[in-house]
Amino acid sequence: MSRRSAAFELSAHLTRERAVAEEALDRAVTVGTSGLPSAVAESVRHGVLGGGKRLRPILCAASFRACGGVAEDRQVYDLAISLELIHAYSLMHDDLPCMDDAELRRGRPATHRVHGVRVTTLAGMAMIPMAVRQALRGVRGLGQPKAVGLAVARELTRAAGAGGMVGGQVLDLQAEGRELEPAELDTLHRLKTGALIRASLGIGALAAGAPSEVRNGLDAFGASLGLAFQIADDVLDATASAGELGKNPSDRDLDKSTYVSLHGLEEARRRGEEEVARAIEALMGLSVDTTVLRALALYVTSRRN
Ligand code: GRG
Repeated sequence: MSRRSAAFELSAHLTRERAVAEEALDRAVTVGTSGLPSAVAESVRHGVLGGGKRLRPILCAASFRACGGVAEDRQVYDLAISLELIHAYSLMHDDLPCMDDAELRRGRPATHRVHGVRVTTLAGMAMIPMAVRQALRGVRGLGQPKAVGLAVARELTRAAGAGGMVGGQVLDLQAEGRELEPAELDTLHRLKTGALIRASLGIGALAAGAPSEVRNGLDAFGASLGLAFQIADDVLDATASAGELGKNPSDRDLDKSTYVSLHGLEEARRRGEEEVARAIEALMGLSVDTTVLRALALYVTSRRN
């Protein structure tokens, strides 16, 4: 399949899947914020429902279906958006004044600029247990036994925690003021960005009851895809405007080490393509339908925001 035809076919898929994800997120936020003070609930709504590509749930749903999982879209996304709740909280916290002090996110004021720092800090914290409960609800809705719920919750919390996204964020903070070695940058991003993307594939496969050899193949796919995603993010950060990206400040403004600052634009692009090829290679020989996963892998480096 050529890159052009993959991107073309994928755009209708992305539009359709995003709409299902938005509905599932709306339901999850309504359930998850009941009992929270209204100021905190509004902050959650702003952070979760304010746009975004919804890539992680779309990957999770694609993995579920590739592994032969059969369910209504609504049920698949009730599970898949648990990953988006974690992702959205991480963006809200990453934008706080004590982190990147961002003004703009997803083309709108960052959540704390509207709802305040203290409320947004609490809202982000509330979203972690909210995501786990949503994952358990999602697994139940798919008719899977408790053991699957446990495995999914383990995967989600591992990816979100010290051995994943938070661990990567700690490395990011520790790297302030110095240039990273290329291997250090890889390690940081395999954790900070990659772990949740990897878990998106893993959770979809677990929920579909995929055998371990398929799960291992999808895990390798997810690991390469996560890194490719971050490299593409760095390339975009260096080449697109704040308006196109819908966020500021950029990594350049923050003086962070990036794939572009360490390797230059062309070499960063080459590395991104190489990781996508590695991701697609990991799908070879798996007894799953890889059409959508391959197209999503190509999208990761061809996207414009
Ligand atoms: C307090 C130590 C500590 C950690 C909190 C803030 C945090 C957890 C983690 C930061 C993780 C983070 C912000 C990673 C960035 C990953 C990334 C490339 C985000 C952009 O993802 P997209 O492009 O965004 O998918 P959209 O808006 O499309 O959803």
